[in-house]
Amino acid sequence: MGILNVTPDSFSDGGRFATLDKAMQQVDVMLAAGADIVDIGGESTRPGADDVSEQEELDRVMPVVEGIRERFDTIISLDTSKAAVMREGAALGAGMINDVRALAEPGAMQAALHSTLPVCLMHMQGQPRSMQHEPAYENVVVEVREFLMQRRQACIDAGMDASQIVLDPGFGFGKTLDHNLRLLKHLSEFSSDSPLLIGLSRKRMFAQILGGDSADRVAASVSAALLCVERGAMIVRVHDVAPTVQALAVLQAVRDCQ
Ligand code: 7PM
Repeated sequence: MGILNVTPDSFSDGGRFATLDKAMQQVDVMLAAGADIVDIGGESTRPGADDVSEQEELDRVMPVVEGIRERFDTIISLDTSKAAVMREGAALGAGMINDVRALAEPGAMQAALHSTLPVCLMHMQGQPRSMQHEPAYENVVVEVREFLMQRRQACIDAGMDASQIVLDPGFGFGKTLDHNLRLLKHLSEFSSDSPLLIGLSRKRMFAQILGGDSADRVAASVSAALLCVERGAMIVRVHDVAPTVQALAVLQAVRDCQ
């Protein structure tokens, strides 16, 4: 899953995809590198990020959904928590919903249901603005797993087919380095009922591990993606598609050999 941030303040792209043609160029690069899904995010969910209005998010995201649908053959994922963005995006041909708030916002559950699209339910403690202010858990693995199972059941109770549901522990969303490392260490204990999606790419935990605010976190991100897939992840959400595809090709070759 290749990341396409269409936000002016996205932490890794510096908002350089503000224009449509730059976004299309980036999609072309990611698909040529082997991405199977393009994840479009119109609301930066970085720590401390401000909320984005519904109209602003629609204005950022819908032209890109249409642009991709017209030019490419790929699965378009909507990285959004807003019901209106889910509805509009599904109508324009999006193939998946990726909600960091696990359909908690008003109308989101109904919009996801109505779309009949696959939905990724992610765990976040708090909200982006404050989630990194001293996040705390009794047992982060148990609590995140419990949350994901509850949200999965809520979706099924609302009428969603279990086969539509993808789960994600939400690295970096209300977690310290220790919390992130525990989730990674125990990833194989997460739900085998639903596929796992993991988003670790270029996140702060790597700067914490590597020391300093190293801007280049590519090798660390690729290594973590490989670790996650080795431990059962089915989808990895990444900025650096080419090196990640290479690492996963090595893993697949090992898995395929008799
Ligand atoms: C902190 C830094 C928080 C970077 C969030 C980010 C995920 C996502 C994002 C994830 C799923 C960023 C991310 N992260 N969706 N959207 N899982 N499903 O790359 O981990 O900006 S935003």
